[in-house]
Amino acid sequence: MTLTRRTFLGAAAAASCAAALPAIAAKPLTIGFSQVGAESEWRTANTASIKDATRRAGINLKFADAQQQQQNQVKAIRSFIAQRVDIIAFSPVVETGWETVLREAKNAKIPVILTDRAVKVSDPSLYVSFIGSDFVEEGRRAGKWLLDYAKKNGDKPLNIVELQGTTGAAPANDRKKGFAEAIASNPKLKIIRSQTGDFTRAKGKEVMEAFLKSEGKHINVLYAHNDDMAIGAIQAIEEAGLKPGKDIVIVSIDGVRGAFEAMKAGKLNVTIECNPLLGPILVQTAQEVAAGKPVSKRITVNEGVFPAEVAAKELPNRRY
Ligand code: GYE
Repeated sequence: MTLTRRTFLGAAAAASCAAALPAIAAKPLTIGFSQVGAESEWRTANTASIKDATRRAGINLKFADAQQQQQNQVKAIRSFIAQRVDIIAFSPVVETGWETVLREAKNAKIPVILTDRAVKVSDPSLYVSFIGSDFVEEGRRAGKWLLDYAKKNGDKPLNIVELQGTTGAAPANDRKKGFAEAIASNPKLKIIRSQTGDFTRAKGKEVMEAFLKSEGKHINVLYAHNDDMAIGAIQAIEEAGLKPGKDIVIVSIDGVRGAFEAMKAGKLNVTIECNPLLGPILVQTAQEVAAGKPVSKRITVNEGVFPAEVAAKELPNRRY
């Protein structure tokens, strides 16, 4: 029979021995993380934050990129369950269709933390916490900025085109809702076209080209659900011989470096901040969950509004 250190030394001696021997410390936490993709500057910063924070904490991270496909995320989550990771975290590309796979994780007793985007499930016990922004509020902030702009600029009728995020994604649904709610108080503000640009520059440019073709000079305002689509649209507007930020006022969301540069160049009017640096809070929450501590079901982050007037001054402070 082989004796373990504990039985050989007795409990007290074993405890002091364990303290002196970091080599037999608890094994590192393993997190399986399924990311949406690499569709935007925001996402790149979010991925870097998660990789960096987990590395610093000595966490073993299994990272999977879903390339904006829900079925890839479902596959990744099943593979994390099969590998018996300690915690599953993911940023769900769309809101619905998660019940089955989340139940599988729950049955396997693996806690799930949602980051960035929410899910719609009938049983909230299918995840332990949701860490991310309030997207409805971001949409409202965009709408409020436009209400103010309209007031300061003669209260003329304004035709708005909207570039939506990925169809079915929480930030697309919520940013649409919040914006519509905020501008409803001014009947002169009208959304004349609204279509998805899938949160990418290429799609934002393509859809803006189509808007310009059908609506031409009727367009006064572009509301883009993220900066990347706004940046793509800026190109389309310039190629159509118009001045972005002047002939067409542009309101977008995220607050990435590219948006600050566009504002500095006078081509974008305002960006509503959405903080992608969720790595440290994810690590802290995962550690608490692993230690059996209670965590908040909903963790939000503080965010601001940055109009073009402050872009040059703010740019050096931006971390993404
Ligand atoms: O705004 C957009 C990204 O889910 C908040 O996804 C995120 C959004 C972000 O592609 O740029």
